[in-house]
Amino acid sequence: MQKLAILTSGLVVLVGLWVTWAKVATAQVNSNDPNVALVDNCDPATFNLAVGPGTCAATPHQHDTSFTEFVELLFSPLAANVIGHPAWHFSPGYISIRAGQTVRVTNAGGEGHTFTEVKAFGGGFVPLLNGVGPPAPAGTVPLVEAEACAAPPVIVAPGNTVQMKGLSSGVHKFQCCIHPWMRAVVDVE
Ligand SMILES: [Cu+2]
Repeated sequence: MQKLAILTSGLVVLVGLWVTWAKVATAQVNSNDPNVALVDNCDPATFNLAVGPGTCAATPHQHDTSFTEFVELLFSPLAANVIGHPAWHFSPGYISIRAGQTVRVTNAGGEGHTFTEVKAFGGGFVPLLNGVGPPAPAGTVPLVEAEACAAPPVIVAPGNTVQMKGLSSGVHKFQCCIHPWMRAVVDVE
């Protein structure tokens, strides 16, 4: 009987711990901090061969856009500027937050990205991705680098998170200074 009592009390302790852990985990998932993900779909094999080792890290999601496909989708006959592969984007592209809230920005992709506040959207610091020179088709109007992208901006490595705190009321524009079509607006009430 004594053994059974010990076993039972042990079980009660274990269940108690499990409930506590579950509550902590839920609290993290339900955090009120708004999130923005920096997303891409770079295929490590072809990107690292074309651009250089370490350009694209492997992720658990098996990203599979080849470098050739990425370049083919930089331009469209419907636009005079670079438009970029749509798998490279900020998600969501618009959030509305209350003053005082912190925005958590996580790089869920395989490449480095920036989440840089700009006065006006513009190009980044990589001429080719601004539409300068080949493979830009004739007639392409290159993007002019956004002022903040010359700073130089903070690059968020794959898997890393940065926090944007103390944003004032109003409209804030953010872009990637590598892939300038990656853009988001944070509207602070
Ligand atoms: Cu980027």
